[in-house]
Amino acid sequence: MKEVILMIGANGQIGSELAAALRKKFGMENVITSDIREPKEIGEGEIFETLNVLDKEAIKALMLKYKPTQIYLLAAMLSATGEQYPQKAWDLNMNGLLNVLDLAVELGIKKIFWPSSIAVFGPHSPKVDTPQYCVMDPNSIYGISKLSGERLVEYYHNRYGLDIRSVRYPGIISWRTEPGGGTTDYAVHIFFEAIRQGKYTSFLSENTELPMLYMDDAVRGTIELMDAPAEQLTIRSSYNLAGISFTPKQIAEEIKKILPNFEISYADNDPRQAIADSWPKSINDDTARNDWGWAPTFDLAGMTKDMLENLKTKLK
Ligand code: AKB
Repeated sequence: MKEVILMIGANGQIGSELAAALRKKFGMENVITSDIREPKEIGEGEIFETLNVLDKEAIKALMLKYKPTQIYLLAAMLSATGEQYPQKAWDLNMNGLLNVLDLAVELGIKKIFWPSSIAVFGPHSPKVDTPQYCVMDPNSIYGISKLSGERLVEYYHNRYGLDIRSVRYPGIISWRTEPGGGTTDYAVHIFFEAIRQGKYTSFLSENTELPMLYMDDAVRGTIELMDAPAEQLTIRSSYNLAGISFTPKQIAEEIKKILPNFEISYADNDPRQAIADSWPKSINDDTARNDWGWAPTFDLAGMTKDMLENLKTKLK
């Protein structure tokens, strides 16, 4: 069957790289990207449409125009920005999802990817090797919206037969596109500033350990999950996904092995610290490994080397 993909919220950190991989896999003419604003550039042969995920009629019009067989819904407000605009975060993250789910049911579009996050865990979740199932008491509006979204996607799978697939992304590290509005963003900014300035002030404290994943692994894992036979999937809320866990101090030490003059300092009283303190330090992703063969390939040293090499060329 010919697959046609509609990606909503495609201009962000994950969307821009996932769209490139999907275009390679399915062909330019079969991947339609959309976002509330036009991207800085639209590559030759790429199809882009301006779309607000809160405008249900506009989504429907695009679905009728392109007849997608798969939807990737990536439009969301992340954890740090969400705390500045809680009502907007709830509205975008929940009503955007509901619009897509309801239209998928109405128009018979079965296959959907929607990302959740490690933000679904909270202060009473186990912090180390956090299991797939445990106490979940998120206290950021972003985490609350993602946990509610997980319950919704499982409900739509059970009730309406939608083939929705999802992972709980940790912080994603990438050099092509910078993230915006997340608590894990420091782990990307540190590389950009290491190349630009030779120093960085981390907004998280030196021993704050968080789960992270390199973009190459994140993109590959997402596509592998979407390709997995449906009968192998035992989780229809969202799969735990792990890569590398590290602290600002550990990543700075790794950078210093390549850039010995790099300096790190730490800011006090950043509101993102409280969010980070409520999240796991490391994640158990055995179910993803067993169900669809998930395995990350980058460790801290490999990721640091790749980031710095690519940024040296990009920021020249
Ligand atoms: C954030 O920090 O908000 C995101 C996430 C972990 O979902 N990167």
